[in-house]
Amino acid sequence: MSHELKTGGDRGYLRIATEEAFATREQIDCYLRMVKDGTADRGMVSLWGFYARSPAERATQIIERLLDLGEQRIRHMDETGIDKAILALTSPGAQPLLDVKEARGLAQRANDYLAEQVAAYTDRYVGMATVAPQDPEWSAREIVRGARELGFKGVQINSHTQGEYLDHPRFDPIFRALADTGHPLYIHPATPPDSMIGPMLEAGLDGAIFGFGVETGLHLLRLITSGIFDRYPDLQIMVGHMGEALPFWVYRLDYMHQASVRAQRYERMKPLKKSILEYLRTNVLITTSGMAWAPAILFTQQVVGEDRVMYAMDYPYQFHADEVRTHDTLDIPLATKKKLMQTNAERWFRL
Ligand code: 1DF
Ligand code: MN
Repeated sequence: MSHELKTGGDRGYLRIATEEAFATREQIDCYLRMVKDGTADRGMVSLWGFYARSPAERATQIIERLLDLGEQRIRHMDETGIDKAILALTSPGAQPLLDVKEARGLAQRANDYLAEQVAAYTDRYVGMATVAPQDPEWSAREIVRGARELGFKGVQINSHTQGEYLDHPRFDPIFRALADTGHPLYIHPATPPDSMIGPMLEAGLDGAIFGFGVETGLHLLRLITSGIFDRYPDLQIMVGHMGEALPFWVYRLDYMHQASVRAQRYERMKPLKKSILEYLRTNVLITTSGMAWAPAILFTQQVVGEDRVMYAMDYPYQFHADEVRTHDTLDIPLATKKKLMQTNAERWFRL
């Protein structure tokens, strides 16, 4: 595999990468301060204690690339044939900040900065809003500002907020704002909360290697089983990393969910209008971030449908030209590949 990677659609499709991260200096400084003053949770100490302080090449290079929304990033997109990047403030955004006012400020300044950079490179960048779910009403207003004033096309939330999940009724204003704007919600991973991270951290499995996926898959499953899509039938939730493994689990999830509901085993587990598989096929969108692997991509297309799987690179965390080539050379019809690489993103982000 060694074909040249060019932008401009020479293979019959553009490449739109849908889970691309940036950071602000304020954000990194804030994480470092939390690591030092002991207010960071164990996941932040592990993840950002590493990226913000380690002299390892992976750490220093990723910080430098996260902070750049200018010429270097565009050059890297050109070199790997990425026509457009859908950008979001890197995880965990403003969500771990204990001071809600500071969290709102950090999120708002990141959104303003992103909007400026998108305006500077309109044909290459698309923005997603970041919020501070600690303040759901403010977040709802920021989602609307993102849609109406900043030109954003979606909203990214980095999984749990200080151990709380979006199925909690207090986050309902966020879902109302998503319904009002028609924006998709991208649930991006974060390190697991202190209540969950212990045995993972002990084994070095808390981060993107495993903990991210387990915790984010749990988050989506909590939302589905809480009936979120019965309350918001038009809501579209995106998740990366091949659906955080839920497509692989879904037969068993449906079997055991239905068994629990019928037996009335859990007070909160109420009957739903559809099966979990049906929600995956109507309300969930999946990206290939971090999973440039043909068997997983083809399997997921088969489970959720070829209209619901979208390409993502996960720059700068996983930046490899050969992973783009893996997508280019999938043994699927060109029409299906074009959906994967371009038109599904255009459709679901309304580009
Ligand atoms: C990592 C991976 C970090 C992903 C990320 O955000 C991230 C990592 C802090 O490798 O530490 O977005 N990822 O999505 O795979
Ligand atoms: Mn990511």
